[in-house]
Amino acid sequence: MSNNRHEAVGLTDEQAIDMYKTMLLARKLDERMWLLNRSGKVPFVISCQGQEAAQVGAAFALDRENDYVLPYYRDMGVVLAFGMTAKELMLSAFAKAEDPNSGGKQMPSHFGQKKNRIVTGSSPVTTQVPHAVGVALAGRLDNKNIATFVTFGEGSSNQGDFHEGANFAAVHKLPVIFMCENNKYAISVPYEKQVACEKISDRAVGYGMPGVTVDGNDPLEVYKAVKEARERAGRGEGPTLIETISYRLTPHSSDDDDRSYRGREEVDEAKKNDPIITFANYLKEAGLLSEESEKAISDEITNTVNEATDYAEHAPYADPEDALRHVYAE
Ligand SMILES: Cc1ncc(C[n+]2csc(CCOP(=O)(O)OP(=O)(O)O)c2C)c(N)n1
Ligand SMILES: [Mg+2]
Repeated sequence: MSNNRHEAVGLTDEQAIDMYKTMLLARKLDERMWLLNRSGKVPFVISCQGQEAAQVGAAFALDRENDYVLPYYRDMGVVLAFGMTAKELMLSAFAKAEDPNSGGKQMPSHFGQKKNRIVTGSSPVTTQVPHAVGVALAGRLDNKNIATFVTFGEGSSNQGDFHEGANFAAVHKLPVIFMCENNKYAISVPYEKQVACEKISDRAVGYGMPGVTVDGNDPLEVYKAVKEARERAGRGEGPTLIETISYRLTPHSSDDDDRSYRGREEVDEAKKNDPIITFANYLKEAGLLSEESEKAISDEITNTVNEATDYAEHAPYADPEDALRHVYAE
């Protein structure tokens, strides 16, 4: 590995470290949410663990002041990079009134925040895909130079919504970046029982757009692919399908027991490629991180997670009448 891969893809030292911090914050928030769940304090967790590199690498390649993101439930790394805070994510986990995603009404991980152009999603998987295509079309009609970024799992790429959205976006050359976060499972169903094609990105050719598969454990490789897709979108050349390969390190959710369908050896093997560890190693080799600075960053992030947890735990719940708000136009 050469020592300046981050520079080769156009990132400064500071941006590379910022990427690492964002990945680590996502990981530590997620880990804390599991502890809170197991101690009976938060009802549900659905993890980003193992996918932080794909999420943060991609988000850093977008125009974070103007682009719209339509994330799926695992995308804590994407929404953190787009400006949602640790405190706001914890308010959502605890379902408190101040949660910007839904005022505590939705399950956690249904990300949505108007000021950061994070478009709320629905629980049926892949509904966000046609929404992303629609937002891109609206941007085109309004002469705005925006792109939309939409993510979904590989299992979800079998839904009709994906195919309809991909086709429409390609026909109209809309500025959409489709990113499939292939984590090898759809709940208990492994990749080979989900699809017969070798790669999800193979599907792109059927719609007339480029498709690439990249290492989802490497934020720099993902950054490069999304950057190119963003540039294509900006030139009016239309959408791109990017598939990131990683591994879901946790069970599907806090309500799942993955021991019933995959061996521990397989999970332990995948942990050797844990992007938090491999990216820290890269930063050390590149001379951007030392044992001391790694510990300082880790301590700082733990403090952030502690503060967010305390704040959210003590924040008030919504009033019962609030359940009636945002149902009909007011
Ligand atoms: C339309 C629809 N069908 C089924 C479900 C139940 N469900 C929720 S997540 C999930 C698995 C999705 O797998 P994948 O797309 O690979 O995403 P991952 O969870 O692995 O990130 C299923 C079947 C759902 N939410 N919506
Ligand atoms: Mg999956």
